[in-house]
Amino acid sequence: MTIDLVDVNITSPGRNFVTLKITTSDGIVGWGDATLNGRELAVASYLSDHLASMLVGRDEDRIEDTWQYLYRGAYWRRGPVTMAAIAAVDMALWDIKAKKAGMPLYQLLGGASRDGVRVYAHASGTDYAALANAITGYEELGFTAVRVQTGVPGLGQIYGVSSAGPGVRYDYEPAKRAADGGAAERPHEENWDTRTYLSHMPGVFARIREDFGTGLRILHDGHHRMSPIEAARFAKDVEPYDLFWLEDCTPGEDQAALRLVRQHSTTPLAIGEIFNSVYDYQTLITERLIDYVRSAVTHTGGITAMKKLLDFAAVYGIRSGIHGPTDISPVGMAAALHLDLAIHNFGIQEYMPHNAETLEVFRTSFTFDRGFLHPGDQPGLGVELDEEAAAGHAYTKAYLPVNRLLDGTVHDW
Ligand code: KDG
Ligand code: MG
Repeated sequence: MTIDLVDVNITSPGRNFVTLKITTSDGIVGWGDATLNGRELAVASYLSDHLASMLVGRDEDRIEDTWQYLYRGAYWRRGPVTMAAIAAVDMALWDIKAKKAGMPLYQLLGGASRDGVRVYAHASGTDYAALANAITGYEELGFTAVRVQTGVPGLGQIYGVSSAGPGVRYDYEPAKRAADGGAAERPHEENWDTRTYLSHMPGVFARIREDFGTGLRILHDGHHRMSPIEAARFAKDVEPYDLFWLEDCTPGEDQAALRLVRQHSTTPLAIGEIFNSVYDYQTLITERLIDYVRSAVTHTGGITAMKKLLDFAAVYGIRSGIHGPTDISPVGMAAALHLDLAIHNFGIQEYMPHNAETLEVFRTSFTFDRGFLHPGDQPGLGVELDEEAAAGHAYTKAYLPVNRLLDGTVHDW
């Protein structure tokens, strides 16, 4: 059989998603996530204006060949737009193959290596009381791992911190529409000061350990804002609080920066959500500069590429920590969960649950039970887009913030 139809769906049930639909000549439908937060239409155009016509008539079973055809055939390699587009095609073809086999995708990837996928939640608060309240809420739901982000005195809204107040858990969404809910014409801006952050944060981890004990897995995201030597100091300072990982402590382009952090600290390191290829990790993996691979299946060329990346990491004792924020659609999340369940070197999975509107548009079959997710046993990825429901949510331009130092200099966000 062959690929008959290629459609790109753009919907915005509270936030924007780009989803690829591939239909085979015998009517089997596969779904792929192509969402690139704040740059959605570029990927949608890459798919509909460039890849769609190349895909029609191809044998849907030739997944590796199609991947290479799109990757090498472009001549221009890598980059988030290209790799998100290829990822969507790849996911959709794996969805089709697993549906044809009548199996959940994880069975085609080698079967389950574990009973469920340990996930971490996002706990945040503008101050310690709000953060502690959020952590307590997650513990009550059965989570054994939480990422903690908190306000830094004097800085206002910063990355990863919900301003909605205690009791609200699943609400941090950094890509913002305009204040009236319409299209944003430009990013909003936030402020940053690394010195204040470096002196504030270790005390927060100390209080969490005091209040929540040693069992809780604590993760933290530096979101690329520290210089190599600042990150080295921070990673060393927080050693007594036994972080599960420190994520993205330095800017993503500079793999060698993590050599300096490693020289000074045993805090486990994770990086990769803005990477899009195994080549972004070559130094990091071969020199064992990281402990966890943070790529998203959606931004790294799909299941085919992610499986190879994680197998490469496994040789060096490095584990997975697949990116799973709300800007990864439920289709991309399902792809991650099938991989998580199947691979041997699984570490942890990020889980920011989607809002109710999103879950009316994407019908999922994954299940959450006391801190663990399971992708479910429906054939394929186990997620279907309800196109009628999706049509009720028009695309609304939204942007991630731009960050500035207190003197106005643009900084990493
Ligand atoms: O779109 C940007 C988000 O995906 C990113 O800010 C989330 O850092 C993130 C994380 O660790 O989930
Ligand atoms: Mg992150």
